[in-house]
Amino acid sequence: MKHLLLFFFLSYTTFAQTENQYNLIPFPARFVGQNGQFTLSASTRVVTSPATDASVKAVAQTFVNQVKAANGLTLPVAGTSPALAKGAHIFLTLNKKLNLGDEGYKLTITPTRVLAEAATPKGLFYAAQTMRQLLPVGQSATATMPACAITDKPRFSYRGLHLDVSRNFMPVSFVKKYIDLLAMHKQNTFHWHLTDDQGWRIEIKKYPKLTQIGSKRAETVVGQYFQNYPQQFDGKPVGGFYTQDEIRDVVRYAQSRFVTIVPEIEMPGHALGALAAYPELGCEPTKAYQVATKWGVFDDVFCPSDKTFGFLQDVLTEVMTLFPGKLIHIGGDECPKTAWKNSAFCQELMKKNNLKDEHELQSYFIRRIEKFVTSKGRAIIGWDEILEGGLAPNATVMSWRGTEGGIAAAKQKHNVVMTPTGTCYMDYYQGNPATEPLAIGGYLPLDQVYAYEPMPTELTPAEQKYVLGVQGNIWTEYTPTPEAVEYMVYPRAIAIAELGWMQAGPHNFEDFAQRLKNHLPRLSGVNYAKRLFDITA
Ligand code: TNX
Repeated sequence: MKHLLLFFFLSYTTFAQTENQYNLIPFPARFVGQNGQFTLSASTRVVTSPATDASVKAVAQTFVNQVKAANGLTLPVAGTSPALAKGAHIFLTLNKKLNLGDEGYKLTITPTRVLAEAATPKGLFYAAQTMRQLLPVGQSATATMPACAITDKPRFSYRGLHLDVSRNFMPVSFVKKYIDLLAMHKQNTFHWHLTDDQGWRIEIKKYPKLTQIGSKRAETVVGQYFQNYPQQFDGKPVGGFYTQDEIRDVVRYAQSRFVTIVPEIEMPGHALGALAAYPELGCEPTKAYQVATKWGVFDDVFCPSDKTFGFLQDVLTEVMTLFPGKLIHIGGDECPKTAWKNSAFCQELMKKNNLKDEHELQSYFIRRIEKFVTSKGRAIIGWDEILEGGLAPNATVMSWRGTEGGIAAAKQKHNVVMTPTGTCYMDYYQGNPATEPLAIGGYLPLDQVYAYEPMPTELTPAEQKYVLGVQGNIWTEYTPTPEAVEYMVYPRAIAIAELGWMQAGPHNFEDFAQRLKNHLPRLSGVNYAKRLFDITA
C-alpha cells in the first residue's frame, strides 16, 4: 500500500508540472498546480482553529512575523468564528484525523481561500513555511499565492544542521538566524557543538572557571595548520560563551520554530577547554593544560577518574536543565589513547574492570555516561567512534567517517544519523581551492551533496528503520565570522535539508538547481556563496 501511494505521489508530481512548484525547497511529497491564485488583501486574516488553541495561534504569529519581515505585509491573526469561516482568509486548522504523521500537512490554495491542515501545530508550521515560499520575493503592497493542492510529509524524522561555536565563537543573533533558516527548510534539529579543545562556550554555574578560563584562547594558528610549517600565530585573543539566560532564550526561539537543539559536550577527547580550567580532570593533574591555539587532535583528554565522572555528571545535569530535548551529544570522536596508556591509574582501572585495551576503556567511559544520561530520562548520541570497544546500550550513532559506522550501528539495532564527511561536511571546498576562501580541504560541490542518498543500500528494510535521518556539519576552524560560515553553508545546507525531507526516489539535480535559483533571492541578508551561484543568469 505504502509503495502504491508513493508511486501515486511521484507520478502525480511528474505530470502536474507548473511554474509554481519551482519555488519549493524541499519539494513536497505531492504537488498539484491549479489555475488561478489567492490574493492577499487588507482584509485577509490568518484564522486559527480551534479558536482557543494557543499553540496554533503561536504558529500563526510566527508566520505573520515572517511575512511582515519578508514581504512587508501585515496579516492580523484571529481565532475562527462562524463569520470568518466563510471569508477569503488563510486558515490554519488542526485536523487530528489527517493521516500524515506529526510533521505532515495539507495545503489547499484556491482563489477564494487558503486552507492549511495538520494533525499537530508542528505540521501547521511546515505548511506556513511552504506558504512563505509561495509568496513573491520581496516587499509589495499586495501579494498572491498560486492555486495548488499540496500533501506533504518528511521522509526522515531527524533533519539536522550542526554548528561548531568552539573553534570560533558565534553570537546569539547569528545562532538564531541560523535556526530560522534551517527551520525555513523544514529541518528540525540544531546540533550545537559547544565545547572543544579551542574553547568551552557554555556557562556552567557549578564550574565558573570553564568560562572564566576555558572560553578564552590567547591566539590562533594562522593558515592551514596541517600545511603551514613553521606555524605562525595571529596574536589575537579569541573568547566568548553563552550565559544560561542566553541559552534559555535560544532554546525558546528554537521551540517556536519546532527545532530541537542537541547540545554537544565533548568527551573523553577534545577536552582541552575543560582541562585548562580544571587540570585535575586530566591524567596529569599538575600539567599546565592550555586552551588550544592550534587546530587538530590533542593527546590530553579527560582521565576516566571518579572526579571526572562527577564533574561530567554535574555538567550534564545543568545541560539537561537547559535543553529539554531527548538527545544529548557526548562527542566521543578522535580520542587518542596516549595519555591513558601512560597513566598508572588508567592501567589499574583497566585491570580492575577486565578491559583488554584502551578502546574498551573508551567504551567503559561512554557506558558510564550513558547510564547516567539514561537515568535522567534522556539518551546519548555520539560520533561513530563510540562503536569502539562496544556500543553503550541506548546510544544513537552519528556516522561521520563515511557510512560504515552508521551501517554497523543499524545492524546492531541502534539508531543512526548519517553525516558522512564526503557528502555532508560544509568545511570542504565548494569550488576551486585556488579561488575559494581557505577551507579544511576536500572538494564537495553542491551537486555532489545533492547526489547523496542517506539510506545505505547495505541495510535490510528492517535495519533501515534505525536510520533516523541526515545532517550537515560545519566545523569553523577556517570560518571565523558568521559571514564566512554562511558562505560555506548556503546553499549546500539547503540541499541537505531537501535530502532529509523529500521522499525517496531519484532526485534530479537540474530540477533542484532550477528551484534553488528561484529560492536564493529569498535569502536576502544571508552571505550565501553568491559568486558560485549566479542567480541573475
Ligand atoms: C573532525 S568530524 C572532527 C572535528 C574537526 C573536523 C574538521 C568530527 C567528529 N571531528 O573536530 O573540526 O574533523 O573537519
